[in-house]
Amino acid sequence: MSEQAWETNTTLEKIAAWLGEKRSVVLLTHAKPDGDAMGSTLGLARAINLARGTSGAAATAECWYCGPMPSWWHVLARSTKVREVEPGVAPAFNLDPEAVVVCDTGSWGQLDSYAEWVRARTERACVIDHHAHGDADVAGMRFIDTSAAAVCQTMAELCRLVLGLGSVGGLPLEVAEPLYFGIATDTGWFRHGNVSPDVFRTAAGLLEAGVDHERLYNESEMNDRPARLRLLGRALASLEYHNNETIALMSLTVKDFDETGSAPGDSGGFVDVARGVKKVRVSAILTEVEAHSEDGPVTKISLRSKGGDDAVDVNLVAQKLGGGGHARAAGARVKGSLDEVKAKLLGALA
Ligand SMILES: [Mn+2]
Repeated sequence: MSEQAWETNTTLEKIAAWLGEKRSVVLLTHAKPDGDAMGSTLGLARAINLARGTSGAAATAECWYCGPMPSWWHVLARSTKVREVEPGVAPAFNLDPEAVVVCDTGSWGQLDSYAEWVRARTERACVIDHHAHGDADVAGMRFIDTSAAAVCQTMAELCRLVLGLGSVGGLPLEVAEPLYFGIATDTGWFRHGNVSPDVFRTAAGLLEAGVDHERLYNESEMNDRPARLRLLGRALASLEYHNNETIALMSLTVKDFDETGSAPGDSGGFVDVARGVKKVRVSAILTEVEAHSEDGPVTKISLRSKGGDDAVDVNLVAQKLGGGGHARAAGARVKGSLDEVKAKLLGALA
């Protein structure tokens, strides 16, 4: 087998032409989809179906997601055909599509339930991603733009090509909306260091297409369940500082979730809270995910760092622990109890 590298080996024009020949397309993304993952897959699925004049049961393209799903996902999915794949269970749908598009990841480990299903179809698969690392053998075609803040930035251009439009501003609203949502959420609603002139250019085009920024923000971000604040209270109570208060660590146990009536998704964004402290360079939250599994406990780490001259590359830290991500936002799942993994993390940060 030839050596494959995690880099772009095609163009968006070629991907659009390739998709144009397919009678059935399945769009996939990483397990536990976020705004960019759902936005990129929904946007492209809608563009393909609009270009082909197909919808409902006759749709050319459909999205499969492996949960748990975010609380706002119905806001975004609306009436588009979506199938949920149970975590850890291979998909058993009666559909063998002519093309598979994997968005916002290219890592076998993140494909969870459908990794083996994709492995049997890599020759008709295309990856569209913006992560610095991935497994090149996930797909024969790859378009990877690590300078993009969100895959939805790349996807806006691909959707424009699929629909044969002159500008992103001409995209139909149902395509523009999920794409805007992906860009907004992957940039922390335009606050993070990945914001660039291109981000604003694409976002401006999507607003011209009719996206309602305030409605999307309210329906997704102003939508917490009361339990979430109770869980935040637990996380803040666990806060400890290390390394002369430059590292902030919070931790949540399975018991914290149970006693506050919280669901796994309720802790999203907690890791950003400690970043607001002036001295803090790295913020981490450790979450006990399986207290009593057969192989012992598993702890999830979420890492964020602050930009600047002395910025810490948390992607490198996460990689030391078997995970990955971006320079300012990364994560890992590590075998061990909260205390064991905390010690490992502090070692990796040292
Ligand atoms: Mn993304």
